[in-house]
Amino acid sequence: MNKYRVLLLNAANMESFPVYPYAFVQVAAVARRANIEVVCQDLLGIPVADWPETIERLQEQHEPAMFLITLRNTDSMTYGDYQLNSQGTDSGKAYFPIERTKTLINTIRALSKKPIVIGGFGFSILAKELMPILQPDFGVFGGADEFFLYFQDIIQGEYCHVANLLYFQGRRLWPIKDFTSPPQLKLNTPRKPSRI
Ligand code: B12
Repeated sequence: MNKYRVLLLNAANMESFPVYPYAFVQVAAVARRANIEVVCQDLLGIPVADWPETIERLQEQHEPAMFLITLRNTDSMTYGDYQLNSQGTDSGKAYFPIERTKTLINTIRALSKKPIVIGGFGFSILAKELMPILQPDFGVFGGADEFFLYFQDIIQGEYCHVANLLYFQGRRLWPIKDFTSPPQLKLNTPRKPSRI
């Protein structure tokens, strides 16, 4: 029997171009190694007004130890999607996954005291900036391996040693050491070919 069960939610799918969130496959596989069951739910097609009912139902049904959220994209990366035409309307493709994810976090907060954890590519590229905006309990930068390896410690409030975990202590974002920016590459200047 699995020791823990968590919910993994996605509010970042794109109505005009839906994909099955591959994080549902990979995160669940990593969790399985740590004997943790992951129940996945994409909120694509579920109106925001119905999210509270959906979360409540999932919570009752699965009694998760935590709510995990994957943020795959920050936007569509297509400038034209966000531009208004001469009639003042947009292309219909503009979508706002960060804002939707924030709405999801607020919805969960209103219904549960369980920790909320966010990860995913979209989160990781802007981890430091998104932590104060989204205000989850934890952010995971990059892969999910360490998070599940130390899941029990995190549940028990001992998480300083989890390498890629972000969290607030008071108003201070930890860890202080900045691993969320890519390391500066020190490129060696090519040597001049020696004369023969
Ligand atoms: C394959 C791919 C596609 C395929 C998807 C096929 C499919 N069926 O999934 C196609 C071509 C359809 C596609 C479409 C789009 N894509 Co694309 N895609 C990719 C690509 C190459 C890989 C994504 C992937 O599946 N990775 C594997 C998964 C498992 O990785 P992951 O989600 O990051 O999850 C890992 C970790 O982040 C972590 N994790 C994830 N969630 C969580 C949650 C928790 C709690 C924890 C602990 C950990 C965790 O664990 C996972 C395992 O390590 C990336 C670039 C890249 N190299 O990553 C771009 C990328 C994600 N795509 C991007 C974009 C913009 C799009 C589109 C919006 C393009 C468009 N305008 O149509 C659409 C969006 C579609 C949608 N509905 O979301 C951008 C996003 C950038 C941004 N700023 O938002 C990227 C980064 C490419 C780029 N240009 O830079 N895409």
